[in-house]
Parts: sequence; structure tokens; C-alpha cells
Amino acid sequence: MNKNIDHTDPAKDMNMERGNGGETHQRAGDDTKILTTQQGVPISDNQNSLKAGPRGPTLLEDFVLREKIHHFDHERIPERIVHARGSAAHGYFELTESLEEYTTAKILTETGKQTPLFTRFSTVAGSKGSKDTPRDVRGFAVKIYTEEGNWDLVGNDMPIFFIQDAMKFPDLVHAVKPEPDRGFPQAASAHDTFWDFVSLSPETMHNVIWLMSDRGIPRSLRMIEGFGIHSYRLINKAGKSTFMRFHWKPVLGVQSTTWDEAVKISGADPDYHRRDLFESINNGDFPEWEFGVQLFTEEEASKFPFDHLDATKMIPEEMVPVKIVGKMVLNRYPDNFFAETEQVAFCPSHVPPGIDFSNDPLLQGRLFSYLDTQLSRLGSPNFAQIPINAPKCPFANNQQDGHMQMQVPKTRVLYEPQSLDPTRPRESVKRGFASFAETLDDGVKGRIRAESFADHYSQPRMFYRSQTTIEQAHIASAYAFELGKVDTAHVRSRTLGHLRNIDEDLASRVAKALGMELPEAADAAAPIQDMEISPAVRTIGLSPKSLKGRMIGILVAEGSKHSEIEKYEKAAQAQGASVKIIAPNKEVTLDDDTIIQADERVAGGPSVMFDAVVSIIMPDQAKKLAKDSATLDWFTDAYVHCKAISYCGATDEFILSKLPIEKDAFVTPLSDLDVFIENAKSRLWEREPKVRDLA
Ligand code: HDE
Repeated sequence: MNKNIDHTDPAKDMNMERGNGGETHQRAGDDTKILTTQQGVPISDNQNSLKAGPRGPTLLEDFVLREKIHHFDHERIPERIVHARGSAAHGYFELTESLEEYTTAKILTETGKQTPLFTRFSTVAGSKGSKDTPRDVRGFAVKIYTEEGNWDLVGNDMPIFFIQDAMKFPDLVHAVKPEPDRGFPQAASAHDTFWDFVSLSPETMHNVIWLMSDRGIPRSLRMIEGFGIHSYRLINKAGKSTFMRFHWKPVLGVQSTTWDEAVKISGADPDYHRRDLFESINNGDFPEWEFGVQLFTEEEASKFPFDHLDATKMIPEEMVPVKIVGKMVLNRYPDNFFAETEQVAFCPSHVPPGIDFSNDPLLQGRLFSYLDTQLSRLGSPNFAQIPINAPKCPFANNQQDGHMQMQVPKTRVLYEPQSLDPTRPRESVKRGFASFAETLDDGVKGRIRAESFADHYSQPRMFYRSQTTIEQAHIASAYAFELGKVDTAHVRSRTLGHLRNIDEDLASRVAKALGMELPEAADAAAPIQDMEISPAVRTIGLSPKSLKGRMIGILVAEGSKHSEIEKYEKAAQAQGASVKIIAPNKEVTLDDDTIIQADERVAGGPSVMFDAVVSIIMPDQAKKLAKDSATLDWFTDAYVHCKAISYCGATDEFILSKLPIEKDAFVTPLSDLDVFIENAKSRLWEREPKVRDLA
């Protein structure tokens, strides 16, 4: 709430002049920075092009105009083919426990040191300008500027991937992207081509069920987990290798929205996640993750009931615990979106000595793809020289020239071996990167899929059976929603055949919601196993019961009680929540004549943007608001999204009483402040079956 509204216009104090057309010239004073061309030539007029007379044609000689327009014409670069929409932040990595026994990499052996990093989160399918809240996987890419070179941990918010072999990636992406003939749907998997592809590729079933779960619609980027998916290798001083899968665990826990909420948020604020990241960092609420590793030997891996080189398989935490060895804190929002968030280029092949790759065929394909894509996206093999991509440790090599070369090497010698310039860099057996000396099987060369990759149903079955009842209902409803958008009957039916192999109850619920008969179960290439339940894959009930990271919306209007608003604000903020004031007008006079500035007007700040809501309004205002559909939706949505609502007498009499809102444990009067604060830490999921027809 901003009480000190300042209406003074700083432009008045500047060196302003009006031109003939009333346009504003911001003239530089003696000590102001002077506007120049790219060549450093000072500019005298940035408002008018050079003309032959006041009404005459514009002259071609106007180099100021031409340079300005020319640069503008080339402002766009191709967006990422996948993960185009992203938001990022700077921060640091700190190791809390050394992994010296397993690796020589300094970043994993030197504790207590803060190493700078840059993290970019993304959606996968949508283009750069699409919304933040589609049902989608989230990318979770971290570039750690270690003293032994950059380490790019390019992961997702789900521990498995859709396909097992890089060969299938272009097909997967073509299937989920807008259909090529019609150019839609944008940022959505709910269409025929996606479900056609996945229903013909049973290996996708595991990632698809994660996508259909609440993890596909996160509440905030601060509340997602990160997974490297593939097994990597750690190599120690003795050259011994241990497999590692890495994890990021959000301190705020994993939290999601409901589907109805996600759909409405995308209209209310397409930048919902980006804004949340920006605001939380600017408020000093720095997002934080624990860094954990699952470590296992080749021998242990050989006893897993699946192949760890198969990226469609996770290693349940209950089988190999996640050892927490460090943390990441994001504490600075980028200064410039394009220069940093857009130009950052991640490559899983960027690893420091002591970390190496496994033979996962998906990872092997990725090791080529990322370097390749940066060439067409950033336009030059010199993309590593862009400040956000450049290592922060010394680097030197003999690569030369190319588009946008920023370095000016002062030497005759850009080759090796050489005997002319002793200052030039040399290789180092002692400190250099060395691949693990793996003994390979004498297998037969061919386009082969390992038989150990054949079980596509046991893990999605384990995932579904590990969920709470309410999450299972969300998953079934998500399948029903997505398949409801699929017009081709045989695609829907084929998908149901796979669901039967995952869980008969799931298949029946989805079939019922679609009004379809269950088909034969799909043929399974390997026997389906009943694995142990893994509570760690749930979201409900796993996040800490806390107000930290949550947002409370308080509805006020003319004459609202200032003391009451402050009471709620203070109580929420004391527990780490943020508060936004919503009002019918931007500026509102309260009962004690204080004029405050609302953060949003009601139509601009629907309740989907908050975790819990409060209403403090006077009877005359309540009567008026009772006729406003945005206000009625404000309360109805908060209720159907299972949120805590605190109401005053006038709200109850003139608004709530007209709406299908039951006074359950989470709908409480203003006087029950403590109850509201407790409720606001979670949602009343038991309300959901009363307000929504779940599958
Ligand atoms: Fe990516 N992926 N990917 N991917 N990926 C890209 O690289 C690719 C895969 C992931 O914020 C592209 O710079 C192939 C798995 C993230 O800039 C491209 C395959 C995982 C990001 C590419 C995969 C990811 C990307 C597009 C299968 C999780 C965004 C733009 C073999 C472990 C990074 C770019 C950012 C981006 C290729 C599969 C994560 C085309 C070929 C598995 C987080 O190179």
C-alpha cells in the first residue's frame, strides 16, 4: 500500500524544451550524458528527421535517422526453438558439504565459497511472447561460473523426459508445437498432433503423466524442483567414476495452481511468473534451492529394476536418497532482459574437469544440439564472448575471427605446436579435462534400442499411485481436458489403451469423463511391475506450512477502516507474505482521510493472483460492488480455488450471501485474524469436490 502518493512530475525539473510541433526535447545540461550515434557523434535533435524544408521530403543523408532505424530493424534474433519463453536471475552457488571422495571438480569440493551463477527458467512449447502459465514442463538451466570454467546444469522441473533417444526430439517438438498448417494452438499440448505422437510412442507415458499432474501448472518459479534427469559421472583423483543425478529443491516447497486458476491467470497476467520472480528479488525475498545429488556406482545401478541410462526413468529418492550438499540463492534480477536472459546460451557439454557424461543416448544427442543451436540463434561462433556467456575465470585458446569477434589477439601465433611465442596458452595434462577411461562392450554397431529400456508403464504407474486422492483427481481431469481437445477418436482411444496399463481406475475415470468405452489395453513390451510408492513425487502436503512466498490480496474501497487494513497487512507480512491492495479506484480515501494508492483495480487484480483474500469495505461500497461482475468473480474464484477468505460484515451481507459460497473452515470473519493467517498457508482441498466436477 503506497500512502505517500507523489504527484510531482520529475520531467518538470529537467531541461525540457518544446519544439514547433509541441514535442518534448530533453536537452543535456553541461554535466548530463550526451546522446550520441553508435560512432559517438553527439545528436542535437532526437525527435525530427532531416527534411528539405518543414513539409519537404526526408533526406537520405540523415545518418542519425538511418542508423536508428537500421538498428531497430535488426533488434530481433531468432527465438529458441524450444524453451523460448524464459525468465532469469543472477545469484550464487555455495557448497556446504565436500564431494572430494567422488570428484576433483573444485565447485563440488571447496565448501563455503560463493560462486556466481545465472539461472534461466522457461516453458518449453510456447513462443517467446506466450503466457507463463500453460500446462507445460519448465526448463531449469543454471550456468555456474566456476574457476575451472562454466558448468551449465541444463535441467527441467520433472525428473524424466518424454523420449529415450535424441533421434526422436525433432518429432516430439514438431508434434507439440502449433500445428504447421493452421499455426495453432500456441503453448499447449491439448491438440491432436501431440496426442497422436505420444499415443504412438509409449516411452512418453511417464513424462506425460507428470505433465498432467499439478507439477505442470506451478504456482511460482520459486516453487519448482529442478532435475538434471540424465546420469552424469563424477571422477575423483584416482580416476574412479561414480554416477550422479542432480536435484534442486526449492526452500518454499513445490506448490501448484489449479487448472482453472492457471487458465484465468494467463488472461489476468501473462507475465505472472516473471513478475513474481522480479518482485520477490526486488523485495529482498531471495528465491533459494538446496542442491542435492543421488550418487551410485555402476554395480548398484546394475541392480535397479530399470536402466539408469534411460532418461524416461527416475531413481526414486526412497531407493537412492538425495544427499544435500549445497545451495543456490537468486539475489539479483538482470539489468537488461535481452543482453542477459535472451542471449544466455546453455550447453550441457559445458562441464569442468571432474564431471563427465554417461552414455544416456538422449544426453549424447544433447551434447551436440546446444552448441549447434547457439550458432543459428546468436549468429556467430563467438557467442561465448557475450558477457553473460563468458567464463569469469581466465580463458585463452587459438580460435580466431568469425562474426562479431570482440577480442583483439596481439600475437603472430594462433596455432599449436609453436615455438615463437612462449606467452601463448598450452594444454595441461594435470589440470585439463579428461574423459573417464570407460571400457566399452564389444557390441554390434547398429540403430538399436536397448532391451533394458522397454518397460514404459511401471514408473508412471508408481507415480500415479503415489499421489494423494485429490492429486489423482487432478491428473484424471487433466487427461480428460486434453483429450477433450483431441478430435481424432482413434487417438483418444489409443491413449486410453495406455492408461489401462498405468492404472485401471485412471483409465476408467478418463474414459467416463470423455463418454468413451475403454479399449483393449495397449501391448506392453515388458512386464509391468508394481514399484514401491514414492511420497516424494507428490506436491500436496509436502511444502512447508508457511506464509513465506505467498501473496495476500486485500480488497478495500472508499471509507474502509485503515486500522483494520494495517492489522491484516502487518500480520501477513510478519510471517513473510506479501500483500497487495485491490480497490475499485486507483486512489482511495480511507476512514481516517488517508489517501492510499491501490496496487490494482479490481478488474486488474483478480483473486487468481493471490493465495488468500481479505475484504474490508463499508456497506455503501459493498452495495455498489455487489453489482460489479469483476468483484463477484473475485470472491467466487477465491472460493472455488479452495483459498482462505476473510470477510467483513458488509461483504457478507451484500456480496457473499448472494454467491454460492459456503461458510466452511476457510471462510472466516475479519475478527478471526489468526485463523485466517493459519488457513492462508494452504488450501482447503476438501472443498474442491463441492465446487468442481473432477474426473
Ligand atoms: Fe533441451 N534444448 N533438448 N532439453 N533444453 C534447448 O537449446 C534438445 C532436453 C532444456 O534457458 C535448445 O539453447 C535436444 C532435456 C532447457 O536457454 C536446443 C534434446 C532437458 C533448455 C535443445 C533436448 C532439456 C533447453 C533450444 C533431446 C532436461 C533451455 C535453445 C536430445 C534435462 C535453456 C537452446 C535456456 C533448450 C535441444 C532434451 C532442457 C534446441 C536435442 C532432456 C532447460 O538445443
